[in-house]
Amino acid sequence: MIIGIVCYPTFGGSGVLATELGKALAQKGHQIHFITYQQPVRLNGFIPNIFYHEVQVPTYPLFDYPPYETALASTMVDVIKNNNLQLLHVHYAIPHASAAYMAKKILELEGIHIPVITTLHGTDITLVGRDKTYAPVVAFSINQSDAITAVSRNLSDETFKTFKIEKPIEVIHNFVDVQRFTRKPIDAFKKVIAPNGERILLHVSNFRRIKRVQDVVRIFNEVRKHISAKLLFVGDGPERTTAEDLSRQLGICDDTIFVGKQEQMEDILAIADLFLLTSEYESFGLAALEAMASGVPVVSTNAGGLPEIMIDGKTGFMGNVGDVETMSRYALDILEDPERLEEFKRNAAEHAKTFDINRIIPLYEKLYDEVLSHVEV
Ligand code: GMT
Repeated sequence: MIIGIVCYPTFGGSGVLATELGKALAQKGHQIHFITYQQPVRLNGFIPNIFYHEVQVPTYPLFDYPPYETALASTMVDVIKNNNLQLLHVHYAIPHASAAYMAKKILELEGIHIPVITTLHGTDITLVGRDKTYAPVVAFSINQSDAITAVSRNLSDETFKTFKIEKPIEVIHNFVDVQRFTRKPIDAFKKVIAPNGERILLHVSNFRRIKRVQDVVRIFNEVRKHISAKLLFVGDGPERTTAEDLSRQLGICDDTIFVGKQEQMEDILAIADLFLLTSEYESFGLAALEAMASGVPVVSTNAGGLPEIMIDGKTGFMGNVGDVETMSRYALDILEDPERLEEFKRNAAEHAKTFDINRIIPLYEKLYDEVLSHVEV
């Protein structure tokens, strides 16, 4: 198949998932065309069967806001026509689903029928999408998609609750390449982070408010009272300085390391003992799944789709949003007992296999086949 993939090229989970999907499909012989404004972060190096089309957004003094959506729709039209794309798979509804609708309608006038699949990822529904400045367009363009998928049952439910959706939503859980995340720790790297063999707690996110990163710092503060440990923060975003300030206030900044955005997540996860995810909402929590695949147990909130990927008491523990005390106790339960830690590590790695890339990719291929079988010729 010749497939167009539209996504955010940044470190966020939706872009990561879309890029990994495209890479896996390309490996299976499909031809993949990424259409986005920047090279996706996980799309590095030359990969056979993958093409990247950059959306150029010309500026003009009249534009306070250059019209990205118009440029994106026009680029879609161009790429679809000139590369004979058979379908377009857009990740994150805003503005990708409405741009895809526009491209589809333009092409229809030329007798080209391009089906659109929209994958909902989370905040495109639960946070940004439901805002009344976007909601009518989001609802309309989701309904106009030829197929809709959501990355968890929870997100599917939230979508039906939020919008009047007239079509079924297929739940296709996110995936992880288990083999890639099975790595041996690099000792030299581990020594830099934890020179005296301290336990390493890890948090990875875009540091948005929804992640409640202060709770991560507070949990670590409690844990550190009982065991020697280090807290490694990966990623960047608006709340990073708040987390840095809080760790200074609590007098634990020497044990709290902020390394910013990183690409080699498998090497970082390989040295971690526990992953902390304190979000107010996660449609899925891809970062937690990648941790589990690396054999890192997770202490998280029980928000959104997290209960769909975790087994409470086996792969980690889940607490209520904001319940720092309970989550700290959970973290200590796992970390204080070396045998327990090993058991949780094994459970996490084992359970992550449920979401292995090789199980999930065929579900998308099946959906593509179904959608293509309904295309007018
Ligand atoms: O977590 C974010 O803020 C980034 C966001 C995105 O769109 O990249 O992540 C969402 O999609 C991921 C991939 O499907 C999910 O794993 C995340 O749980 C989801 N984030 C939220 O729902 C807050």
